[in-house]
Amino acid sequence: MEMPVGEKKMRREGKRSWDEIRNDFPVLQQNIREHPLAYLDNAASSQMPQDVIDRLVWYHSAEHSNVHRGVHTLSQRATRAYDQAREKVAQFIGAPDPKECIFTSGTTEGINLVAHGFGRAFVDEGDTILVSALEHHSNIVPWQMLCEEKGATVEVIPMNDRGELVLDDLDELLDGSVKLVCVNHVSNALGTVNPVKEIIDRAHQREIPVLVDGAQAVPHMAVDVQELGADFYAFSGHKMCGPTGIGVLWGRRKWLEKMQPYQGGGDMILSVTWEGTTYNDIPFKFEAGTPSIAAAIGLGEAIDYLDAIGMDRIARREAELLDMATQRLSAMEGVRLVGTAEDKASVISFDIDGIHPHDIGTILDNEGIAIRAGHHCAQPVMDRLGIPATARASLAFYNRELDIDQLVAGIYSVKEIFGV
Ligand code: 7TS
Repeated sequence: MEMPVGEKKMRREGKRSWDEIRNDFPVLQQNIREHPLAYLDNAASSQMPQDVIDRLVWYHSAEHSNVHRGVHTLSQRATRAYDQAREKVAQFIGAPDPKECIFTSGTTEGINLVAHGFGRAFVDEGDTILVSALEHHSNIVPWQMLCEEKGATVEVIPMNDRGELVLDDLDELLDGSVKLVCVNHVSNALGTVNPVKEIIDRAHQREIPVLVDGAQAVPHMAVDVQELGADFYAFSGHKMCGPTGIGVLWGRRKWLEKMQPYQGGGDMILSVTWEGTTYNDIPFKFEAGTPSIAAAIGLGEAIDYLDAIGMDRIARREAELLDMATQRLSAMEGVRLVGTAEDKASVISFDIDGIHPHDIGTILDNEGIAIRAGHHCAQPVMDRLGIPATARASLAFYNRELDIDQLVAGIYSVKEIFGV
């Protein structure tokens, strides 16, 4: 039984306008508090196009069954769709082999998997994990936990006041004790695009592997893990037009094969006896238990959707929107942009003199504008900049100029209410 694809095909044909593309997203077609929704919280979670929603409904209506274990037709359908999703992921990020792509619940689980599997095998007392100053907590806390357990240390690649990593002392930081470098490709708090290729090249000169947190990069630019040369690359489905509960950890086979599984259970074994267990090959060794089958298939559909638009076209569109928002906000009296790196993607963090970011977020919500206010799970970034929080507007390709107009008008309302 094949899914009917009539409307989907129409949605994928020819070069469509951004207005047409925006119409693919049902959630964006609503009013919030009697205003058109201006959804500017894409760094937290993006929205799903109709194709992904339809694919999930089809899976649940016609294919749902467990994978890799049934001889019956439904299980074969579910397994085929699940395996195809992994192939789409591999092609999308330029992975040499789909088997190196492990389905996880998200970026957080991917990083924890490496902290357990790689950390247990390769990190000892006195070693160092080198982490950038721009990280999300999910690329800090697992390393602190590992280092506490092992008697190792977390060291930090510093950043400047604009929110750019400072690599002047990187060669000294990359000393013999460093077992892994952890850096995000794009910062969720400030939008800085980090020079990950340079960091990887310099770490590799000393044969030190690098984990890249790609949660904020994969949705916004073409990523090729082989071109970057990373050793691990983690990202989340729900930030790239896919469902929640699914993410990917790509890792080089040479590391994955040496790593211990993160969890034990069904599907990750070749044989189990009372004497012991032989683990399955990668990726299954790291996918114990029934996976998020529907979500993985939905992610595969999201990848097809993004591919049909083209990641380079998406990156250009978002750069235009970011330029526009940056110019408009920086021209407003009392509004200060936080994070002014030369190379930025999709995120604009700001504060307003004398107004707490949570108040900004609440007043903007009254006008139908969704932003995030807080430390963005990056408290060390806020500490470094000497502020408790920011207001953050984060863009996706389906945002429009009108969303930015609405944001600017909303900020004027905030200023008026507070009399600043
Ligand atoms: N790494 C980065 C750079 C992120 O932006 C996030 C989520 C994560 C890791 C964790 O991803 P998860 O899917 O496992 O939760 N960032 C945000 C954010 O900026 N606002 O809400 C979640």
